[in-house]
Amino acid sequence: MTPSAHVDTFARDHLPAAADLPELLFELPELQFPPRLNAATELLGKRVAAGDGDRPCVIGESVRWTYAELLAQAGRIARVLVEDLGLVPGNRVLLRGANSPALAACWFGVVRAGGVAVGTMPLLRARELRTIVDKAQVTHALCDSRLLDELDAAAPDCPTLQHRLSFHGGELEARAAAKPAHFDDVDTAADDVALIAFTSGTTGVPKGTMHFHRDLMAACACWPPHVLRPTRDDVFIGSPPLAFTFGLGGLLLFPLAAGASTVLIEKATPDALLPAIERHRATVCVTAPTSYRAMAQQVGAHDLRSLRKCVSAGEALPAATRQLWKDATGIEIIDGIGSTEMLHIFISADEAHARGGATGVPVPGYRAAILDDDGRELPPGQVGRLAVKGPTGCKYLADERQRQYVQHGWNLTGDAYLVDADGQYVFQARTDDMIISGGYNIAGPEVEGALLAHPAVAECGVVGVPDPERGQIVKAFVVLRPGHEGDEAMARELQDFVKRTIAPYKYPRAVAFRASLPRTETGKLQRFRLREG
Ligand code: 3UK
Repeated sequence: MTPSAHVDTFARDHLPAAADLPELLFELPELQFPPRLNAATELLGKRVAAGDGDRPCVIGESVRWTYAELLAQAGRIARVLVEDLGLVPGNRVLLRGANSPALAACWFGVVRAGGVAVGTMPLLRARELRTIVDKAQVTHALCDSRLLDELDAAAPDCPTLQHRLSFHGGELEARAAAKPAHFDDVDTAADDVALIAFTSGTTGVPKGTMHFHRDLMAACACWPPHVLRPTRDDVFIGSPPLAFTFGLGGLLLFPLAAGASTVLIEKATPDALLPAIERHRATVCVTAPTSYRAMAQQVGAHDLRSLRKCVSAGEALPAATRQLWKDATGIEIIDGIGSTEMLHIFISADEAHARGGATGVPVPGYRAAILDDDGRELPPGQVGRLAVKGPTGCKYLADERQRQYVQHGWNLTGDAYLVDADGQYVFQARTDDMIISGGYNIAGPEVEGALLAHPAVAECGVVGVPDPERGQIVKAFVVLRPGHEGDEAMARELQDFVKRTIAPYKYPRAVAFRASLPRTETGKLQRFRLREG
């Protein structure tokens, strides 16, 4: 280990024990990292030093910053943190705000100063913020002024949180404006923690996943150049929050690693995203499957000719959604499974290799396997637990669940998968979402995939509910498209439709119609809430 630059050693002190860490792979030549590395220097400082300072970098509703301007903004913020608020390397800084250039500048300010960025979802309430501040022993917070209330409500019970500054017409900008732009990035060790990302898990106490400077650069070196293949003229846009590693990578780190630009908009619901793509002539769209499905219905009114690549992650991409988007835009979606623990996407397929219903193959740099319950590798065609290893891996902050996620050096994502005859990885379900009905194992997402091909179905979620005879039965919750009636005839029609599409025993014996489905802020269906009723 090279000497840490962290003066505050909390993050390093709470890494999992060596025996509980996943095995790491650094086989690719582009994964040979030097012992000292600051991800902000790599992505921003070096780009400006190389002469790209005048190129467009981050674009918001009302600002367009070049690389040099983002570097300057981040430098001023780093100075405020260090000179005014006494930040020392290793301190954890909570970031709270919707996606915007200002939030990106805060992120880079923290990382340049050797701090540990702790992103939080804009919708979190005081109670949840308190849990995060407490777990990560957060010392500083930079918060969008419009989201201050919940943070202020949490603060009295947060003894570690010494400093709060707001941006967006707040004190941070006023202080930053008075500072010189130049700042010498802290010379961090490659394995100093740069980020603590809290999982967007649908249940339980949130887990903090720690990522090194090196992890951020490893993610930039694997999926983007090998699968997405962006160019410096690309304009990224999308919905996932920067607090979610899907958004941090897809909408900030990866565009910058490619020398491209990124549009950071606060509101990126499907009806806001379409006009924004048109307005900014975006070329790479990053969002979740449900968002593509909703946008596919409304494409007609918009000029999307600038778009060249579309990325989907966060949930399985149903084959029907892939097809709808392709029919509407001509674009084959790039699906990829990633996780907060792994930082970003590790199995994916580019446009040429994409196949409906399959996620793809391990991304260069990663290895994957399907394991049985005893950790033995299963042959193709058999459903088992997805296991993965690569240059990034799970490092929970002081959490017993490390030993669940990491076993025998593998990261176990909690997903049931199989490898098909072509070597493609095919998602089945979250392991705890598998439905066991009358002795059959049924994967809810497969039934959802079948239902989504019916023209009356807008969205659906399929879960197992208790049944005295079969143990569980398959129950479908369906949101219908406008103009369709959720009556018994429709329920029967959908049941027959599923029986004709997949093995009949998988059909939903119960069908309930809903106006909407419960989802997390990251777009994931909350199946546990469907099971509750
Ligand atoms: C599920 C998928 C099938 C899967 C994430 C890209 O989603 C991300 O991180 P989370 O920690 O959740 C991880 C879990 O989500 N999942 C994600 N993508 C897919 N299932 N197909 C997919 N394409 O259950 C996984 O274990 O919230 C995604 C990049 C960074 C991320 N953090």
